[in-house]
Amino acid sequence: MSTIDIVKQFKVKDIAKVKPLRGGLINNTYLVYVNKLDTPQYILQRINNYVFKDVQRLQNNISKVTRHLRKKLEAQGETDISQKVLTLIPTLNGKTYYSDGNSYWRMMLYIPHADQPQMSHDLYYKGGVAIGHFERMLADFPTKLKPTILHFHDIDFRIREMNNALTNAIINNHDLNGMGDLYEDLFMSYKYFKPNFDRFKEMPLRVCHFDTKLSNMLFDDNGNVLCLIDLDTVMSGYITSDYGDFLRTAANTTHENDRAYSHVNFDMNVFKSFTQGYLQEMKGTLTLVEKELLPYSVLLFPLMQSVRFLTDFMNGNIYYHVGYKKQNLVRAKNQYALLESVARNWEEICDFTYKMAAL
Ligand code: GN1
Ligand code: MG
Repeated sequence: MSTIDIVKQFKVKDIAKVKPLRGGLINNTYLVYVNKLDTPQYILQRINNYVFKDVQRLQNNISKVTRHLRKKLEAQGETDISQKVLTLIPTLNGKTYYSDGNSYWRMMLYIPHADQPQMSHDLYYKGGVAIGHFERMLADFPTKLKPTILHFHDIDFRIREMNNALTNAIINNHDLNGMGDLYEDLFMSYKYFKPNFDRFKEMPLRVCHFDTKLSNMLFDDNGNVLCLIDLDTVMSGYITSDYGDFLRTAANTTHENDRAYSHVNFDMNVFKSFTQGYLQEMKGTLTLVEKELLPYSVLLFPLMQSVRFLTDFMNGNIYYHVGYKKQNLVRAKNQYALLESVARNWEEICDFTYKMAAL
């Protein structure tokens, strides 16, 4: 089926064209144009069914969460609600997704937005506010949301996966050249921090985003955040996931594909601006143990992402899209360098967080 034919399965009229949009390691995204308008009106997405095994559950979560957010925004007297929360477009049969027999598809309203503003303290501060605000609006979400990816941010599970990948790679004679000591380093780091990571289960479960990064935020012309997008991973979990994963990408002084590992550093100014914004929103909501464990998530995410990239490298790149064979190994080393930089800044990270959280 062509993408135009797929779009015709949804309640939309006068479709003119469908154009692929690049970016994202997981789903395929398209812009949908109607009539003669030159701005897109809808987004079409093919949901990666290898990553998201239960599409029904995923779409259910998104639809419940966006409904809750919409009600909150209405109660706050917000205008332009369709710009501040995602709107799912139903299929002709009133479902939240369409299956063509091979793939699963969904459509949403396109939210007109400006480009991401220049990097600045203000930008990271606003990013922190946006994530805090999202979590705060969902703090009274009435039910527990089931996971869309099992064990998604479970470091014990990710380590087991890494160990299995190594065993299989050896049995199947995969080319593991270039790994150096990375596997051992990751395993030792995990062992060292494990007592702290084990404490995460003391935190309450809350509805979280689970893929917090600037590229999952839409901005208006004044550089303010309109809304968070990419809600595939929205589920119940620990707030440390949203806080720690944002810093993993935002505070890296380079991008995760950079093979010049000496360029990787944890930017303390980004960290401070983001933490200030986040805690401004969430300080009154977080429990003591959540505040106490926030800094450990700053360590956890580079470590876990390095483990995940290395696992995929050893598995022969079955999860993350790659442009060349060793790209996942490069990403894994990049994230390990970030972990080392976080560790160098550890005391200041704790001091600042605890001061801002008024602990
Ligand atoms: C994936 O595709 P993207 O960039 O939204 C991954 C995240 C990783 C990230 C690493 C569902 O997210 O967990 O942190 O790549 N998402 C999933 O770049 O596995
Ligand atoms: Mg994502």
